[in-house]
Amino acid sequence: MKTRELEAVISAAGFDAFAIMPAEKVRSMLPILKEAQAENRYPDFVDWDLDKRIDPKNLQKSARSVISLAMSYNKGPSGPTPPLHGTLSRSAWGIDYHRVLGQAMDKIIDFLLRCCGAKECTKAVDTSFLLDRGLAVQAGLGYPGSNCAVYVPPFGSWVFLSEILTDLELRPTQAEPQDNWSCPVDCDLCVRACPTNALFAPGKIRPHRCISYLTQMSGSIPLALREKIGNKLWGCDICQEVCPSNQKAQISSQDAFQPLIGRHIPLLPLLNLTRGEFAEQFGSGSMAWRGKNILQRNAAVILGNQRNRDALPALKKTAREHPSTSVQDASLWAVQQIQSS
Ligand code: B12
Ligand code: SF4
Ligand code: SF4
Repeated sequence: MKTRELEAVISAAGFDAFAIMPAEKVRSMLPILKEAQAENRYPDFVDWDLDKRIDPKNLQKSARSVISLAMSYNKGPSGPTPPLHGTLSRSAWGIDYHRVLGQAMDKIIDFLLRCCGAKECTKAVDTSFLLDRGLAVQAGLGYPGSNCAVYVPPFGSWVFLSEILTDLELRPTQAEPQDNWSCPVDCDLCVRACPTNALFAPGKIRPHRCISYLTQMSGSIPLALREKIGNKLWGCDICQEVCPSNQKAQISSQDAFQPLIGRHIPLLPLLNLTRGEFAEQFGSGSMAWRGKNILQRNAAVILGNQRNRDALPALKKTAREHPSTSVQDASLWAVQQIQSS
């Protein structure tokens, strides 16, 4: 099979970049992951078995090659948050990326099976145990920044990553890192900008302090970190936004990542959404998986941070009447924040 043909299919499917590597273990990730486990910095929501995570063959035994893929979601900066609004990270503006990348990978898999003689192909994006970033780096698709994100020039770090495993033996693409692919020497802007000190050293993160995690976790957000969340309703882009390498990142051509509702979400209507209204408004985005109460809890925290008295009646009502204790708790906290300001 000609690499050019595959390249054309990958591009037509909507991906901005790809790299191919043999389906080998990502050994370079093992010490990084072990250290994270030993220092109690290993993320929730992911498999604890490291030997399993580094080996693509654990997802598809017959795999001989990995196609690592990147799709830009960069639709420009969000701009300042208007009063009584909460801001979404750029990755959450559009249609759920699991769906967008999943459907794009189906087109490539269809080509591999029908036209190239593949017998088995497996796709993975985010939710598999595999290391999307580690595979992208090992395949030569991009490089890891000090903010932990993988950069794929000229798209910066504003890319989703995914991979297709196939039993075909494909010719590996450039596997050596390119000369100019690294963080500028002496830059530590991302580490200094992190509001919670989640990112505390180059490439080292305490996930449980990351705003991205805090806005997705269940239960109540720890008191000490509520003010640090600022206006972030879902996700956090600070360590990517401050990065010089991201300032001229190419804009995504994908319509799917245009904001579905907006870059900033009005919070008072959000507090009162019913389950049906939530599904209608947020159902096609990637935030939907955590459900309505999580977003309503975050909305209450942001209103507390904004200290806008116009929010008091709605917050008092939620503190009294909302069925979720974490939403009640966040609303009560917000009322106290506003009243004490
Ligand atoms: C758990 C998880 C989280 C957790 C923990 C994040 C973390 N940094 O560990 C939380 C909820 C906090 C999170 C947040 C975000 N996430 Co997340 N997350 C994941 C998930 C499911 C697993 C990540 C994991 O195992 N982490 C463990 C650590 C040790 O490894 P790592 O994050 O993979 O990154 C390492 C490599 O880049 C590594 N590395 C790789 N090769 C090499 C080689 C060398 C030599 C070195 C030194 C380092 C190195 O350096 C990093 C170590 O710090 C992946 C999907 C997946 N299945 O891989 C998505 C993923 C990493 N997340 C993603 C995104 C977009 C985000 C957010 C930007 C979302 C947002 N806007 O809020 C933030 C960014 C926060 C940050 N600065 O990392 C994208 C990243 C895309 C990219 N271009 O890098 C992924 C790949 C999802 C996807 N398929 O696109 N996430
Ligand atoms: S996403 Fe936000 S909270 Fe998380 S490490 Fe980056 S700046 Fe810190
Ligand atoms: S802000 Fe600086 S140190 Fe951080 S990822 Fe960007 S270039 Fe690297």
